[in-house]
Amino acid sequence: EKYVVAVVGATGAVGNEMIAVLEERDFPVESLRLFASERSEGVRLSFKGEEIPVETLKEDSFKGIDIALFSAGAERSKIWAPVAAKSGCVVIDNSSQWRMDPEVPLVVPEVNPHDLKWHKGIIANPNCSTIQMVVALKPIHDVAKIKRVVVTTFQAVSGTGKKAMDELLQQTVALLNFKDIEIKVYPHQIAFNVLPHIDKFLENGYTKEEMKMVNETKKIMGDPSIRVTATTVRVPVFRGHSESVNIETEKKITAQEVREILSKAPGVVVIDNPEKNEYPLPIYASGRDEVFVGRIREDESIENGINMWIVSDNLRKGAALNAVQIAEELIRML
Ligand code: A2P
Ligand code: 11C
Repeated sequence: EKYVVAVVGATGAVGNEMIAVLEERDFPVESLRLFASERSEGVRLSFKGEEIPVETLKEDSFKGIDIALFSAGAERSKIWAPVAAKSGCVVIDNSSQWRMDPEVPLVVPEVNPHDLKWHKGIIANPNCSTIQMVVALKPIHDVAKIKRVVVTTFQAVSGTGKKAMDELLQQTVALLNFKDIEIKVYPHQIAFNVLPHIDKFLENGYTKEEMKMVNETKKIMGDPSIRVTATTVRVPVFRGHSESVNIETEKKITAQEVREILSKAPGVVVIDNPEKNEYPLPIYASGRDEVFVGRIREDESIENGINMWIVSDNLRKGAALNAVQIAEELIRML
C-alpha cells in the first residue's frame, strides 16, 4: 500500500531533510505534496527525480492526504495541525506546540512506540536535544532505573533553522576578513562564541529549551519520577548536537555494563576508545542516522553515577528521521 504524504515547511532546514529521508528510506509514497509560505510560491523541490511545486496552505489543502509531516514552526502547527487532523490526515508535528498536550502522544520509536496507539490525529515529534538523549537513556533506565539526569548541551545552529546557518557562515567569513558583522538571529555574535541561551527565558530562570528537556523526557520515558536538570548552549557548529550527560541510577551499573547495553541498543553506536582519541564528534555524526555515545565512565563523586557524551545529527534523528520513523511505525500498525 502507498500513501499520500505532505511536508509542511518543505523549504526549511528540517523540511528539506524530511523530503530527503522519505526518498532515502523508500517510504511508500503514492504522491508527495509540499507546503510553505507565500514567499516560496513558484519554488519546485525534487523528490525521486520529480520536480514538485511548493503550495501555500488553504482550508481544504489536506483533503486526500494520509500523513502530513509538519515543520513550519509552532504558530503554524497550532493553526493547521487541527485542520489537517479534521480532514482525516495523521499529523506528525515537529514543533513544540502539541508536545505536552495530554491528548497527544510524544514519540521516539526506539523508546515508546506503544504510545502511538492512542493518537487522535496529531502525534508530536520531540525536541532534537531530548530525542538523542532518551534514545541512549532508555536502555539504561530499563536495567538500572534512572533517578536523576544532569545535562549540558552544545547545540548546532541548524536547530534554529536556515537563517541561523547563514548567519554563522556570514559572521565567520566577515570576521576572517576583518569586516563588520551583522547580528540578527541570536542576541549576540555566534561565530567564535558560545551562548548559554536557547529559546526564550522563562520565569524560573531556565530557558524554554531547558524545560523542554525536563518535561519531554518524563513524558517519553513514561516516568514522571525521573528528575532532570538542563543547561542548553548554542555553539558555532552547523549540524549535530552534543550533550554531556550525568545520570544517577537506583541500581549500581558499571561503565562497562553501560557500554555493553548501549552497544546492543537500537539506533545507538558506541564510540569509546579514548586511548585512540576516539569519541563521538558532531562533524562525523552529521548526515548520519544514529545516536553516538562515548566517554562512558563512572561518576566517582556519587554511589551510582555514570557520565557520558551523546552526539547526533539534530536534523536527522533529532527531527526529520524521527518523524519518518514514526510514520513507518504507524503504517506497520495499520
Ligand atoms: P518559507 O521558506 O516559505 O518561509 P526554517 O525552520 O528552516 O526557518 O524553516 C521554516 C519553514 O516553515 C519554511 O519551509 C517556511 O517556508 C515555513 N513557513 C513559514 N511560515 C509559513 C506559513 N505561514 N505557512 C506555511 N509554511 C510556513
Ligand atoms: C534548537 N532544539 O536546537 C532547538 C530546535 O522545540 O522543536 C527545536 C525547537 C523545538 O534550537
